[in-house]
Amino acid sequence: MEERIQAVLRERFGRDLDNCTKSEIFEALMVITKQEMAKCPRNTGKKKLYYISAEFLIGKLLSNNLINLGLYDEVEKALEAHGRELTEIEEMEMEPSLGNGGLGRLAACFLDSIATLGLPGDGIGLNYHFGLFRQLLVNNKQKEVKNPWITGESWLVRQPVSFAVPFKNFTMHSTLYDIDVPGYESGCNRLHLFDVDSIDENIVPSDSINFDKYQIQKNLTLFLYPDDSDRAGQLLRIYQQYFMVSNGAQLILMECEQKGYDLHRLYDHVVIQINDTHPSMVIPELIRLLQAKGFTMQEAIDVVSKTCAYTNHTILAEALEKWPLDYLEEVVPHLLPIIHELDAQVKRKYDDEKVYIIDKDKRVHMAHMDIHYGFSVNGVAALHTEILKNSELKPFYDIYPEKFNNKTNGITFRRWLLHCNHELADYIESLIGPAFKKDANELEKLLEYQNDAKVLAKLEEIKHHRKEEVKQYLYETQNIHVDADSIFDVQVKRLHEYKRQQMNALYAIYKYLDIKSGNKPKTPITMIFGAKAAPAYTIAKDIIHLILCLEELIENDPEVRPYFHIIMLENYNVSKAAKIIPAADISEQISLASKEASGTGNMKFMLNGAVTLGTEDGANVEIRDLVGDDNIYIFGKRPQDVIDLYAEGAYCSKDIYDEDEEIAKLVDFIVSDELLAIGDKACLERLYNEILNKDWFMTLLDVKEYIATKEKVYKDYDNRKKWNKMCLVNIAKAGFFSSDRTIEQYNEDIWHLS
Ligand code: 26V
Repeated sequence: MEERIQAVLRERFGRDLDNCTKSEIFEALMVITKQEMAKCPRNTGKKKLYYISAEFLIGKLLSNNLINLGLYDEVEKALEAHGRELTEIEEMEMEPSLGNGGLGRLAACFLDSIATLGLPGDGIGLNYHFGLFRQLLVNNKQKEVKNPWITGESWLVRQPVSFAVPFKNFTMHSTLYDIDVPGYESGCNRLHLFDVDSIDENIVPSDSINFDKYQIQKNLTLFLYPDDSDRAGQLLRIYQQYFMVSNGAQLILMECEQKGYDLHRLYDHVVIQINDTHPSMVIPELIRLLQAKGFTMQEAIDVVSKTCAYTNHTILAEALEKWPLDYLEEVVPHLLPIIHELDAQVKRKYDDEKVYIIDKDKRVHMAHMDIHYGFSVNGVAALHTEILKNSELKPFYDIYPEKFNNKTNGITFRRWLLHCNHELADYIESLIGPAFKKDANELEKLLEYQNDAKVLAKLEEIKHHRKEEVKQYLYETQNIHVDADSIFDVQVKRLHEYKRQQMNALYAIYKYLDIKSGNKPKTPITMIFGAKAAPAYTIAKDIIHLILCLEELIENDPEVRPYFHIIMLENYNVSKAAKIIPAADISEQISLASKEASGTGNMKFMLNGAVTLGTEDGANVEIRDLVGDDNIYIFGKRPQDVIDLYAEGAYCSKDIYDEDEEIAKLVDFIVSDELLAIGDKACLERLYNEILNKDWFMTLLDVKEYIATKEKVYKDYDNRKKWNKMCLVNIAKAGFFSSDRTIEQYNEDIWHLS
């Protein structure tokens, strides 16, 4: 390997490992990795999966690809011989932000597992030049700028494939870029990202994410989720979605025709997994394309209905897409006769408005189309699927009970253990052997060591090493000094009111006031946040502002600072997750019960030996069932209580505020003189009023129990033996959450790939 790296360096840069730059080494390693991937056999079979998704949050790829190709150790050694470190070289890679959070990261974990299991399955998405956005923290506020991640030497490989995509007034021609997805000691699949040559990156200034939303030819693939708070923004999203699915559908049919398959039996050779509703237009588009090949409308509908399967990722009504019919008319008028026919068939059969595709306000419910014209509907955690069946999608479950199934999410252990925590992975291997790398359930063998003081001490030591690394990293990147001997209490995820970062901030206020009144914690506490807020989501940005103001307040208070610290990671992304999660002691999973479909961060923390502090929500429920009540902290109202409260319209945060002085004190602090001296009055007052008068996600309902439980968690932390044992049990029980298991279940129950 050493000679091979030297040869590429000499040829490309006229240098060698002793005198080249880090970015030159990075480029050389990319060249070698790409050569290896090109040699990697493609997974093949009689039937192929196409996973269509608006998001693929793949993160940096170099190390993961090296691990999966079995080259990581060799490369590391070759570099070490010249005093170079692979971890430093990894930092050179730009991170694509082709996703928002769990939904996109899940798609990336799935691609890894699909390839690893040797199944033929490709991803289909868009090649957003600037991704979501890069977050800067300026004056205690989030500022969004573009994230140009496509550099000279990139993983994207341009393909000689292009399709014409018709819109109402013009046609656009795509370009296809592929990224190879190597499985772990297995064959390769591909991620197909469609793009357009006419994109003009220069229409976006360097210090913002604003651009002319009407210039579709120039802007189509600039950003994931461009601001859709106005009509032009919503139209642009429809342009993007249609462009994605039309290209995807054309690619699928092309591949089938090349293989000589009979399209009347498309479902024998193809399964399309629709990841949330962004790709839902693939259904009418495939029908249209099959009609163009001579199918009758009904033949096409029947074939497509047996080919498409839908995954639901949220029960939040505002997140379920409903496009106005006239917007679709403006962008894709040729789909309307098909959508009308799909809706007419539903209306002929069912006399219930709740299952119509086109509602009385002439809006097209994308999820409804998926459920009627797909053969499978799955939720992403046991509780979530039950809520779909029993309340959110009940009218559909009554019609199609056989379509509904659960597939509890998972994460790839290659990235979330082997790569992000080598030391822990190596130590586990020294205890139970290497089999857990292929079969995650083997981790249970660790339970043998749950009372072994030496093993528990070693786990504590490894955690401390990760904290030291975070300390160094935060100092270098954000000039922040953290105490590696403090408790790392971490909440990292999209910013949304239902995830209740604001409740954690109220805890921070509680702790601040408690310390001010003389109660000093035995072990110092570091509360770590990381979150991006959607650019048009005002309250979410106000919550970030509150956290940053609290950070500043405490930073400058010598009475409190030695015991308590709040920090916010800037631009939280996959590589920051890979650093912070292995260093965490406490995993904050505090969404309002029933609202978090699954969560996948919770699984990553558990695998790295953090203990969950969470509500009875999403996959937290399954974590609790696995580790038992002694190894997790569950608090708050239960899902059914919350569902009932919504149904009765019975929740009133102002009543709680009026009746409980202690809660009132915390809420009032948001607009206290101390915070107003630091922050923006309008933002803090808006947030204060929101919590007092709306509090749609019931923060005040759970805040007291949350505070009490967290106090107990901190106290238990000081019993080091007990705590370390909890960490061990969490790691040992994490095997169920391997995405290899999830994918085996998708294949067994839905895809039937052979
Ligand atoms: C989207 C939007 C867009 C409009 C404003 C409000 C809103 C709220 C939520 C969403 C996200 C919808 C889909 C999503 O990302 N779901 C996440 O999927 C993960 C993978 O299944 C799962 O672990 C998370 O619990 C779920 O929130």
